[in-house]
Amino acid sequence: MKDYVAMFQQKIAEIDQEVKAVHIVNAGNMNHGKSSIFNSLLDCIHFAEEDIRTTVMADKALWQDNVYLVDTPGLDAEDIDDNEAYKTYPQANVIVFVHTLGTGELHANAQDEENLAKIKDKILLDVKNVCGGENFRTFVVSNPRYRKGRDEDKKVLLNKSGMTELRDYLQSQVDEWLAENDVIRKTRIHKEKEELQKQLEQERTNIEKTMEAKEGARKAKQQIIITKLENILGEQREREEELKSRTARLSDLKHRLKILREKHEKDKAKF
Ligand SMILES: Nc1nc2c(ncn2[C@@H]2O[C@H](COP(=O)(O)OP(=O)(O)OP(=O)(O)O)[C@@H](O)[C@H]2O)c(=O)[nH]1
Ligand SMILES: [Mg+2]
Repeated sequence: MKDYVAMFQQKIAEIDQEVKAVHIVNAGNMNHGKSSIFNSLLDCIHFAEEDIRTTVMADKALWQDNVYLVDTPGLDAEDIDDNEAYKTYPQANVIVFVHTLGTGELHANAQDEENLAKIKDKILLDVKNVCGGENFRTFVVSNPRYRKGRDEDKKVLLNKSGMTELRDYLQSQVDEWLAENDVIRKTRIHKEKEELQKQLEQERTNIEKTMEAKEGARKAKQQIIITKLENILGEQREREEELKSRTARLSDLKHRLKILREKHEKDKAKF
């Protein structure tokens, strides 16, 4: 029999491993600054960033206790990159969709408020049409500005980089995502419990069937022995009956012989 307790403990360990941490995953087309934004959040160059197709494998970095930033390949360049990126999305507590203002049908600079609003609406509409969600937060972020502000200690540049808003927003959601993970963890453990219960019930049915089959075979064997014994006893009884009737016949013959002898003695006396 399988060690169901060990199997269940192993499953719980796997679930804990998978859903303990919060995963903030980026997404967006190739070369739109996905890796750069996460590097800015990390305040180091952890993910490669370059002006060509760069990220081809998903990679993650610890941002803070129990919170990972997951960098993904750009979409719509190579199928292999799309597949790699899509594999990471299901583990996301949140997806940070990155779009660069320098390209696309409505490209703009960060000061062009009117065009920025149109780009934001267009992106949110596309997301709604493709993914079905709405009311997502949007942020206008400049990595060069943030890094210059940070490295040269220029508060104005830092404030204008938009990075603080993005960081604060993500930070403010962490507790909620951890709570969300806890619910996911409990739901998955509950499912595992149900699955285990089903397996145990199946195991019990199998054992009961095996025992029934064994009991059936034992009874059949017992019946064969009883029948054999009954046959032997029957034969014995027949033999006893036979002996009885032979003994009766013998005593009858003896009786007749005695009568004949007596008659013979009498007849002999007459002569
Ligand atoms: N002007 C400007 N350039 C940026 C910004 N962020 C990133 N870049 C530049 O854009 C280019 C691509 O940046 P990456 O971070 O590598 O982009 P990516 O989306 O990760 O690209 P892939 O991994 O190839 O999908 C690099 O040359 C960056 O320096 C930004 O906020 N403003
Ligand atoms: Mg990248």
